Amino acid sequence: MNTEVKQNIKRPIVLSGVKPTGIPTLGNYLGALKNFAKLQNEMTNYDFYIFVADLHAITVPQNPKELKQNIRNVAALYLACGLEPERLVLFLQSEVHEHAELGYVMQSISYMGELERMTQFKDKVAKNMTQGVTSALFTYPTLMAADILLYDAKYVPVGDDQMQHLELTRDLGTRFNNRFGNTFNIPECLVTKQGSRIMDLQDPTKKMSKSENENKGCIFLLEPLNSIKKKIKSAVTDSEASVHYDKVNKPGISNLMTIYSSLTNKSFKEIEAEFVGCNYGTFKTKVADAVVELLTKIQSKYNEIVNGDLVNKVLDEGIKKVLPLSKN
Ligand code: AQP
Repeated sequence: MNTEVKQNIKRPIVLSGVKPTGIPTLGNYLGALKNFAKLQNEMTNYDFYIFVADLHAITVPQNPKELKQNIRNVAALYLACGLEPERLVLFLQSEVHEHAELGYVMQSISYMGELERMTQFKDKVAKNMTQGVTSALFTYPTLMAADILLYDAKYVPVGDDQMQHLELTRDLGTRFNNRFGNTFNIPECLVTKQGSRIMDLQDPTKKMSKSENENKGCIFLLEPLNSIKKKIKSAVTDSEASVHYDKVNKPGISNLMTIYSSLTNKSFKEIEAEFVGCNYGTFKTKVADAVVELLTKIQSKYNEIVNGDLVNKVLDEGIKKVLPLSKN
């Protein structure tokens, strides 16, 4: 971005994205979407640039029709989760071709060894073994670096699974600046204190992920409320029947406590006190009630907006604002 354009950006930017690889999960909400809305309320001197990361989505196989619907769902869910349309610059990543162009430049200054170390790549390779691993999946973090550096973003709110990618973004930005002169702002990561990694309800050693289509361990934001209650009630726990936080020995209960804590703002100590002497069934019912209360609100807001004009209007306004910035 040249100096003239940098001067035209009056306010610092908070930027983030969500991949439309499925219906966003409770993990995406607690680790990212909830935080975006909270930060938007607190950081009134910042502009919020949020994009639907469709180029990242196609690093694994997608059904075009479903992808289209998922893009719209993600855009509508940003709004349903509390982001204010007036202070939001919402856009579709693929509509700004400079993301891919700068991504190529970032590939040209990154090393195979750096990309091979990325945990998310290793996890996805393990999952996609039968379908084949694309080269775009391997270079995904260089595109993510471009997404962020392109706008000179100051802060990037993410869940903790994305922190390694953000570190790489900082390294690549610094490397580029050292080689070619000061060009990019080096961004900082904003990770939510509570809920930065929600685990799968059936396998609490594994992250809850939206691309796990049929998974009983994932809660999807648009899922019927009865099905959510069932999933929480059948979440894997342990035989101790005591609600206390111990991530190593009691990962299932600790995960449910993290969800409950994020939704109620109660500390783990307070939750332990609240459920002294209670069985897991009672605790799970309370967790399910808190999740259902939240998702009732989100789903009702989503239903109000998904088929109306608001999503298109916000996306049209968003692209008008980002295109002049990315051209320089
Ligand atoms: N389980 C999680 N707990 C907390 N935060 C999470 N995030 C993802 N999963 C959890 C955060 O959500 C934001 C958007 O993520 P993304 O869509 O860009 O990619 P992801 O991290 O790969 O998310 P998924 O749901 O696991 O997608 P798939 O299944 O397609 O790989 C990020 O800020 C992320 O940290």
